[in-house]
Amino acid sequence: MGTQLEIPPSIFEKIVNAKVAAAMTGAGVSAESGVPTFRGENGLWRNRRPEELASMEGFLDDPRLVWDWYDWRRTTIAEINPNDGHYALAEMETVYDEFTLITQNVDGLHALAGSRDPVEMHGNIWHTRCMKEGTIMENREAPLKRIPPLCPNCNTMVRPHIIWFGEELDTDVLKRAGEAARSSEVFFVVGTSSVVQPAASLAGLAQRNNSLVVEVNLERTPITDSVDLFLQGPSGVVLPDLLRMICRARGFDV
Ligand code: BV8
Repeated sequence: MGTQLEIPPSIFEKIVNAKVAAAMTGAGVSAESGVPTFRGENGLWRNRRPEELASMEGFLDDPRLVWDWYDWRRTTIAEINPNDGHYALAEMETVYDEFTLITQNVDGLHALAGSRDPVEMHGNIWHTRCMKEGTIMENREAPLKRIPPLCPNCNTMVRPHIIWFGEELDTDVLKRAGEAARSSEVFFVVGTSSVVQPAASLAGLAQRNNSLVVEVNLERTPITDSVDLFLQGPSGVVLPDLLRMICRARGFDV
């Protein structure tokens, strides 16, 4: 069952013997579940680029349009299940003594697949924030009953509690992600075009701290030439195969 990935023995040994590992994922890990990626061929929405829609400027210019986009994504995601790549990453929490899952995705699929405490660098599409009070709420309506949605406490418009382009990431989130990258012996970079900062810098940070960086992607990216191992293929196939190989090498009958 599954394919035997081509991995140089010295690299495979490090992957198997590591105690502390981390993974950083992007939209590609959810692609096989049916969640559209950002920069793939269907990376536009009503002829607008994500960078325009996922920004405070875009939101203030047309809150209804931006909420229509999020409502469309939320309603799509509400029907979607995690795929085998999400489940393999959740399994890695039992394979390594310490494993941190960092994601750029806001779809919540890692938690649904069993990842216990994902570091959601860009927030979560099911969370909203009152534009007046700053109150953070969970709203699972799909579709939304009202667009734009209002704060139940003060009736002010709420925004998605998501980090938009040009907005700073939460300092605690950044700290957790940075610590996980620095302390990892193996750092997996899965399904991301590695263009969005500061998430895209985590692989380099890990490598500068002697971590082995393993990239899993359908195609080459700006970091492929500098990683220690590039596994080309769909994460929903490659990650379960890799997990099986690690478990077998550790003597488990899988
Ligand atoms: C900030 C939430 C600073 C929205 C998102 C240098 C330093 C700091 C900032 C910058 C910088 N240079 C530029 C910037 C600005 C900007 C940025 O990075 N721009 C890019 C476009 C150049 N960064 C920011 O604005 C960040 N803020 O740094 O603030 C600051 C400092 C002081 C004061 C004020 C501000 C905030 C960035 C966060 C933006 N929000 N998401 C939402 O989701 O609605 S980012 C958005 O892009 C998503 O989170 C997405 O995950 C992320 C990255 O995209 P990917 O996940 O990689 O998805 P993509 O489609 O691109 O690629 C998919 C990949 O998967 C492909 O490689 C494909 O081959 C692969 N794939 C497909 N299928 C599969 C697969 N792989 C495996 N298996 C498959 N089946």
